Amino acid sequence: MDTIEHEGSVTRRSFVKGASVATAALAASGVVLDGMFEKTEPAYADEQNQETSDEKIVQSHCSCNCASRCPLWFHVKDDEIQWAQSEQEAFDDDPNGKFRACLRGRSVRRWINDPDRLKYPMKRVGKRGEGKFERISWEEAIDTIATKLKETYNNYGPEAVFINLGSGVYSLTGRPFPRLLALTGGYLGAYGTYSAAQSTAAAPYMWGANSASTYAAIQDSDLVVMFGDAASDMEMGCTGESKHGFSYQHRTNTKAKYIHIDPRYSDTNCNSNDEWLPIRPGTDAALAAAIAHVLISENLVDKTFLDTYCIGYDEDTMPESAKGQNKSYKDYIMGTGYDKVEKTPEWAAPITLIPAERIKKLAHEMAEAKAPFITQYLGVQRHSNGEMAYLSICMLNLLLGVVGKKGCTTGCTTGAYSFSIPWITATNPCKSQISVFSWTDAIDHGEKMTAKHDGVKGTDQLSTGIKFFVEYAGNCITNQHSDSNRTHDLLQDESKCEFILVYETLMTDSAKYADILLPDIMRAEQKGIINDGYSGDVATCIYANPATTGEKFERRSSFDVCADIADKFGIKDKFLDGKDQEGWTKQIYEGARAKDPRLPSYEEGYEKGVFHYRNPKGYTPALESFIKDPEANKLKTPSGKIEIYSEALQKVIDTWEFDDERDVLTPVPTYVPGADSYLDCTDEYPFTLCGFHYKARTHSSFGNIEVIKQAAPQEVWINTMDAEKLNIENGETVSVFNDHGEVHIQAKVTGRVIPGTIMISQGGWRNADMNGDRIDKGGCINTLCSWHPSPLAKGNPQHSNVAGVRKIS
Ligand SMILES: Nc1nc2c(c(=O)[nH]1)N[C@H]1C(S)=C(S)[C@@H](COP(=O)(O)OP(=O)(O)OC[C@H]3O[C@@H](n4cnc5c(=O)[nH]c(N)nc54)[C@H](O)[C@@H]3O)O[C@H]1N2
Ligand SMILES: Nc1nc2c(c(=O)[nH]1)N[C@H]1C(S)=C(S)[C@@H](COP(=O)(O)OP(=O)(O)OC[C@H]3O[C@@H](n4cnc5c(=O)[nH]c(N)nc54)[C@H](O)[C@@H]3O)O[C@H]1N2
Ligand code: SF4
Ligand SMILES: [Mo]
Repeated sequence: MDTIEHEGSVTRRSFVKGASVATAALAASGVVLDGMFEKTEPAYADEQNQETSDEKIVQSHCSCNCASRCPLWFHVKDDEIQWAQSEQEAFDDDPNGKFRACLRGRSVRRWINDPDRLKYPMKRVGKRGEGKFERISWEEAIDTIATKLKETYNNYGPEAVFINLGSGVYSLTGRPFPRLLALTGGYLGAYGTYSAAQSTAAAPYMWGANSASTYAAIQDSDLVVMFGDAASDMEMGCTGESKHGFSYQHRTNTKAKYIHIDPRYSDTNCNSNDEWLPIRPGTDAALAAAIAHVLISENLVDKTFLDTYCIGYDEDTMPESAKGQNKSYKDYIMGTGYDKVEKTPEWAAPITLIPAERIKKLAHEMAEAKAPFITQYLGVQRHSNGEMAYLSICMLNLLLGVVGKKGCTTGCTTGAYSFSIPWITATNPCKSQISVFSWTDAIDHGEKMTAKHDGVKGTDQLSTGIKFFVEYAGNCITNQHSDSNRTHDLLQDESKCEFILVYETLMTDSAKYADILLPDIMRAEQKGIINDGYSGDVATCIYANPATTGEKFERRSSFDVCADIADKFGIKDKFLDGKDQEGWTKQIYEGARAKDPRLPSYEEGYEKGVFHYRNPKGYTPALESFIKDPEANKLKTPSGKIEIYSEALQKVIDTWEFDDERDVLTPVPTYVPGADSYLDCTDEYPFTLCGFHYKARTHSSFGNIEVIKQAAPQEVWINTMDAEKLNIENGETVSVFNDHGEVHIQAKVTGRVIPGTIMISQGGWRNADMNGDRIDKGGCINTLCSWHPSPLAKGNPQHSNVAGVRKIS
């Protein structure tokens, strides 16, 4: 019975249904479990001494937004999780990859068992942000929410209702607020993401849609150039062939040279002896332009490719509307158009801080490679000039003419091979949308926000500001949104945003701003199906069981709570549609299965625990079919071709309103410094300040786990030479400050960051006395970031900042 087999794509693990450890261990001592339990490696010594006699093992998961979705097996005794177990080496030879949770995932039980978890519904009694709450009943909480929601609809209409970003929960029915609020009367929608706002907005102008080869292509490549792609810092576990998997799996299959272009020597870089090219943040487009200059002036571009598949490289393929105006890409690079500056390596060197000779060499390396894989991840585009930077990097693959070839990609960020299973939803009757980052503006002056000035969609101008605000499983009121101090001040005025609902597991910094604060049962404690992460060549489904069954304080599932709110509107039946939460999960899942018969039935899935499926085609080079037959397989751009010059983008430039002269867009990919670039550095703020996503946390999630904090502390990375000038020593607490605020944070004095730039990982828990000095002692970078959105996406420019550093004592 207790066998583990590999059935093609299916991982069969019947023990997860609750067989006792004793049974499993007995089996393990024989041959059946194949060393499964002997090789268990609990992360901590205390875990190794657990009594196991009456434990149950429950199949669960680490549901968080790190791009992996790792299964976990909880050892449960007396209805409490004792420890969490990750994948076992028995799966090393699983052709579909391994599942090995990182230290964060292994700490999920520390989070679940955290004595500081929210236990009861509460209402705010102090000022917003003070963190003073009083326990109330569920009845009062639901009554208050429903009454306030009705009032909001009556007074302002659905554009005043908003659901903020919250990426803490990943299961098919785990986020029920969109369905609830669609049925109660609608809500102001949000387009884009904090992850990829700029790239998502920019890509369609050039490509019709984002399109890239997966990392599996690297096996056929001889040169890998990664712009800001810290692949193994991102998903440290392995859900199938994740990016971390990539670092190991593909490296063993390729002899390619790797070059990482990053202001920071990342852990991904440390994994090997890859070359690191330190670059000043926000200047990748200048580097790309200089590489283009070398390729063009040395006749190394694939002109046939450019003429066949693209428009706007040079005058030969310019659209009628722009002919004869020196507006081609080549004009920009060679100094015959736009700013009339030749984009030589010597021009780019002082901008990027990469020596001109190295830029030339890089251009030659790219041109000489048989199959260069030139890619970027999302750090490059999370800048104020992210749209142009994103397209500029794509240009390199176009100039070399490698798009559609084996071992190559487009330069767009890679996506994932995945099952497409939808989440619970309903059609939102309100069609107005803002960019996901613009919500503070929409609270402040929503009624003034327009399509042309603020990127409002679905209407020309909003009719109201946001009045009713929901933050479910997100810390994005302050901690994860820019300029926490400004947001704090904005939210003090309760006539602006009148009501804030936060539904959480912990007293996060954002939770302190709630008017009503609700305690959730963590998703990892519930039954549910967890679908794919967002990278890799293996699609995964995890069928999770509830770890514990007893009532734990007054925590309640958001699905049930939304049903109760619906009841106050007299639409509970409509919300439920005859199904409870499990019924919904089942229906959504079986609906997806009807379209994708590879998926096992709901029952079979639960029997198996995990189902993963490798892309059977291996990988297909992105846009292969377009390259084979561009007429038959036109892209979704207006011309059907790759648009280096975009008339549609020119139209945006001509018709939108930009009121900051640093908000620059061009119809071909160019280097524009953007707001808060190094050009904005002053004597007071001499450093560019950039962020990154850190192994210690997934955003702010896991920021409460003491052992992880000790293993990977929150620090500001400062170059040794800069630190010497400021007399700063490694490990000392320093002040980092700019116009937005001040943080006190430990210095990491290191050669791993380019001089002139300091870096703070995003997601540190903001910790400021807002009635006192307002200094953030938690080292949250958003204390220092700006609300001002990027020009096209109206997205978060959170990696573009300038700041000063000083000793505290
Ligand atoms: N451990 C961990 N993993 C995560 C997350 C997490 O919080 N923690 N978050 C997940 C989520 S939601 C997302 S969206 C992704 C984010 O993935 P990314 O956006 O790719 O992550 P970042 O760390 O912001 O950027 C990647 C690298 O780009 C570098 N970089 C920053 N600015 C520049 C620049 O201007 N030029 C160049 N060349 N490099 C630059 C950074 O130093 C970093 O090493 O990660 C996911 N994975
Ligand atoms: N400066 C800067 N800011 C950034 C970024 C950056 O690079 N730089 N990156 C941005 C990106 S890419 C993203 S995706 C966002 C992410 O921003 P958020 O979505 O706010 O991410 P987290 O901070 O992980 O917040 C998730 C929250 O969900 C809660 N949670 C976990 N499990 C449960 C559950 O079962 N139920 C409930 N109710 N809550 C739960 C956690 O306690 C946590 O507070 O941050 C963005 N912010
Ligand atoms: S890699 Fe991501 S999903 Fe996997 S255990 Fe770590 S934090 Fe959780
Ligand atoms: Mo993200």
